[in-house]
Amino acid sequence: MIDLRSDTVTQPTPAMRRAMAEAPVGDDVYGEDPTVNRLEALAAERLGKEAALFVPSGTMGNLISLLVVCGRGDEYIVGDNQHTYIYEAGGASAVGSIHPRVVPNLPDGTMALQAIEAAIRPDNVHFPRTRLIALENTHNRMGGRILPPEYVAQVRALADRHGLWLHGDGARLWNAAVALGASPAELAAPFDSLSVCLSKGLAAPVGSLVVGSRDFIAEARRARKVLGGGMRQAGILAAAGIVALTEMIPRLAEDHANAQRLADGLEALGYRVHRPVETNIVVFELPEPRPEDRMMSAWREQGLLVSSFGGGRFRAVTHNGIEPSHVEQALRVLATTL
Ligand code: TLP
Repeated sequence: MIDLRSDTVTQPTPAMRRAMAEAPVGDDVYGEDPTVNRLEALAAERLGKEAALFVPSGTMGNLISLLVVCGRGDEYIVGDNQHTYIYEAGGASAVGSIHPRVVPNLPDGTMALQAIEAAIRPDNVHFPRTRLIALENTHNRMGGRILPPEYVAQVRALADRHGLWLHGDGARLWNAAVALGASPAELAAPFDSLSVCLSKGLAAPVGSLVVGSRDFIAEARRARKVLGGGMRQAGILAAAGIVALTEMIPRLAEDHANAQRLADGLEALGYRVHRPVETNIVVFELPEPRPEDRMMSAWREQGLLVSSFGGGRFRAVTHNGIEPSHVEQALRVLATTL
């Protein structure tokens, strides 16, 4: 099987498995797991923040950030195609009684600055209180698009003008950094809080980190406990995360090159591709819409897995373990159904 459904399907590398087997561990709820502590210090340093917290998933990292900043009935501004709004089971409302204020995402993954500003509530007893703006970088549903750093700086300035918190869903911030030739810390700088994932392109089996100020992380640690995310000998997992952060970032460039190959090949076959392809995600459509289930099972029968975004759109994600020859083979399969 060539599995392009997601970069979450990556297997831990041999170096990760060795590090996991050998990791010194302790009870992390007591703050005594040396490997978790090392991972958190490393992530804080790499992202230029005071502190970091190891959490089981990106979903929990985003939810914790919202819970720390927003109270019951408060509002957060989020793009209509962002992961937090679409794929996190409504956790902000379900768990935090936090009201989403949804603003359209443009094809490049941004939200128009005027639309964000217009969504901020005036101080009036009728309205929820706006507390936070959430961005996503890279933007998954918009095809792995990178938020332009100048844009993020403008949103930062807007947040400052209105006294709002800026949270980043940086599940794939590493991909943005590699593609831009920027440091992760530069891209993290405008955000008050940021959630980053180890278990996507970096191939760790489990885990994400939330980063921010020391005070924010102290509160985030409480929120993680509320959600049942306080883990004990989690150093077993953090050990893989350390390998992810120290060894796996530069190779993301290979995933990006493979995504370009795939996008070029799809277009040559007559598929429509959401361009530009900037990182490791290719969103594509058939020249004329056909039932997605039928297409996906035809491809599956020939050994190719991709995911569906609905509305006739498919997603293919390149990752560790996908080589140029797999891309060629995927294109041969995709050619059979046109
Ligand atoms: N995304 C998954 C699915 O949930 C769609 C994927 O296959 O891409 N933020 C972004 C931008 C994400 O893409 C994801 C995972 C998350 C957060 C959540 O991470 P996890 O799965 O660790 O909760």
